[in-house]
Amino acid sequence: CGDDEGGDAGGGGGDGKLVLGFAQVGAESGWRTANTKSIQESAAEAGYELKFSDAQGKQENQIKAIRSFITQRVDVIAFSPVVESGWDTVLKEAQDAEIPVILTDRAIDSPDESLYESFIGSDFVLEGEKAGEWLVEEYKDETEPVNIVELQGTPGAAPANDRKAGFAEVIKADPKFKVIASQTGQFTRTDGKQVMETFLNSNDDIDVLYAHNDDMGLGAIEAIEAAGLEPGKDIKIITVDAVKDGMTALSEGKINFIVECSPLLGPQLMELAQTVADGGTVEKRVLTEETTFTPEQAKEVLPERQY
Ligand code: GZL
Repeated sequence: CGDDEGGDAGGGGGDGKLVLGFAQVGAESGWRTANTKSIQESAAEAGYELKFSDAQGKQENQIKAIRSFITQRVDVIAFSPVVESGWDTVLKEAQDAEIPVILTDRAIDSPDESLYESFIGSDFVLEGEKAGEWLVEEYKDETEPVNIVELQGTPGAAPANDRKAGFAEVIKADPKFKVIASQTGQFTRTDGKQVMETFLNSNDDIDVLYAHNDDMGLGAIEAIEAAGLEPGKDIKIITVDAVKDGMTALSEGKINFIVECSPLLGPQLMELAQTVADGGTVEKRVLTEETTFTPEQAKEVLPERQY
C-alpha cells in the first residue's frame, strides 16, 4: 500500500500517514495504562494515524474492533489478545484482506503462524520461573511446609497460564512448597483484595502470596493489613510487573520481590508496523528485555522509573 509519490508505505488515511489499528485489552491495571500510553505516544511520535479501541477485557469486543479495522482498510493491525484461543477466524479475514497483523504483549495459541507477522512481548513462563527461583532461595533452609496462595491473572490469558506454569515448574522440585489455594483475581486490585480476604478466612497458616501482577498484590496487601498481619513479614509477597505503585510497596518492604514485565512496547511496535507496511520482513518473535527487583534495588531505581 505505497502512496503515489513512492514515499514510505502506509496511506490508509488520505494524507499518506501510516494508519495503525490497535485493539487494546482494556484498562484493568497500572501495567495496561502504561502500555496504552506507550503505544499512543509512540504512534504520535512516528506521525502515524492511530485507531485505538479498548475492549474492556472482552474478546468479542477485540474481534469487533479488528473487523472494523479491516473495513476501514487500515495499513497494519496490532492487538494484545485478551485470551490465547479463538483468533483464527478473524485473523484469517485480515489475511484475506492483505492487512498485516502484529501481536503485542500476549500470544495466541493458534498453530498457524502465518496469521501474524510478529509477536512482541515478554516470556511469561520465564517470569513465573524467576518468581519460583526467588522463593526456593528464600526458603532454602526451611524444613517445614511453605504454604503458598496464588492470585492468578484473567482466565485464559497467556500471562496467567504461563506465569502459573513457570512458577509451578520451579517449586515442584521441593515438596515443602504447597500451593494451598489458587484463584483468579482478574489482574485488578479490587478482585485481588476480595480473593485474598477469602484466602485469609479459609487458611490460618499462609506463608507466601504469589500474585501474577502488582495490582492484585496491592489489593491483597490491603486485605492482609485489615486482618492485622504484616505484608512482607507475616506473609511474604511476590508479584510481577514492577509498576510504580508496586515498586513503592517493594521499597517499603510490603512486597518482597518483583519480576519486571515491561509495558513500554510502543517504540518497537511502531518500527515493526513501518517495516511490515513497507512489505519488509520482521522477526517472528521479539522478546522484551526485563529484570527483577528486591526492596533495596527498588529504592535505587524508583526515582527514574517511567511508569
Ligand atoms: C503482561 C500483561 C498483563 C500484566 C497485567 O504482559 O498482559 O496484563 O502483567 C495486565 O498487569 O493486566
